[in-house]
Amino acid sequence: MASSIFPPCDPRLIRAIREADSAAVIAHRNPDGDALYSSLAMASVIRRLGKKAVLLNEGPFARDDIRMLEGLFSKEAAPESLGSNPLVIILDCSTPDRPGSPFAALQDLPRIVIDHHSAGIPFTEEGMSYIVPDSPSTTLLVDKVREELGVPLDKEIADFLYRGFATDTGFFHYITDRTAPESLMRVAAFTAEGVSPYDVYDEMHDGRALEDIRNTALITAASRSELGGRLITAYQGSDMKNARLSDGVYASLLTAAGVKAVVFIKDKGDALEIGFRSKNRSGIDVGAIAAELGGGGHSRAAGATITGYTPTEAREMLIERFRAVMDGTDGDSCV
Ligand SMILES: [Mn+2]
Repeated sequence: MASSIFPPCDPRLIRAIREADSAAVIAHRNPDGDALYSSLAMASVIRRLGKKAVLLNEGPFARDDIRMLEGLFSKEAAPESLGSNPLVIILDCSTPDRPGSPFAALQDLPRIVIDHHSAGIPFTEEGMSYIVPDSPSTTLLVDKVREELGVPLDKEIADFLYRGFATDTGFFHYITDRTAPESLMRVAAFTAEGVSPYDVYDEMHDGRALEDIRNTALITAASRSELGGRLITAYQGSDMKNARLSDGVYASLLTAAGVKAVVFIKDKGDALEIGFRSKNRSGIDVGAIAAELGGGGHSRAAGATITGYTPTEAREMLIERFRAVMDGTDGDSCV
């Protein structure tokens, strides 16, 4: 068998967890399912080791599938409140600004970083990170850390790990051929603990506000086809209720014939939030495009926040960037 996509953790990282008496667990602000469920799973692992765990997240808990988790997380904690010998565990964050305000108060404590983003800025001491861009979710990396710590899988931990994997892969959609076998072996173990894929899917999708479904349709109806249909741009004005509509917008627009990438511009009033998605085998690394704009993400899903552009200027600027990338790579040669 080829080498594992989940390499061994650095022994220094495992030792740091073992030697700590307490941990503050923090994932990125504006969290998604992988951020929060990797936090919950990590906290459970820490508690199984007999240590204290504090769950922190800046929020906001805007997405429908995570809103009910808000009560489990604190916005911040003072270093003194964590207990003796604390360790900060940062999850699903590729740059030091991503964990936001809870991290700002704890910057002086020792920390480890566990993440699966493709580009970032290192912000731990050597040996204190476990970064595997190949992993489809951060929860699968938490699973690997759990295994190395000798904490057995149980239903609660398996449920958290499964949910993070399911949301970050669009429920088994965004998994590369190379990473599928090992990833799904781990996921199989979660279901063996009693996690029900059918129930989890329904729980995480049902109960949406009808207004949000209608607004998703309005956004897709106003989308624009660019570069001969290879790029589609979508726009959400600042007047539209600030719900999390992007998953539905991408899911719909990425099925258009001939499309290679979708750009979603959200007007936040004082800034524009830009989301990027590209098709599998499109050869377009939207993570690199987002990084040029000060953002980040993965090769097929990324985002950036920009200021100083009107929505129209931003759209034109982005079309030109995609024109350069598409006309430079054209074809499926550099997947
Ligand atoms: Mn993630």
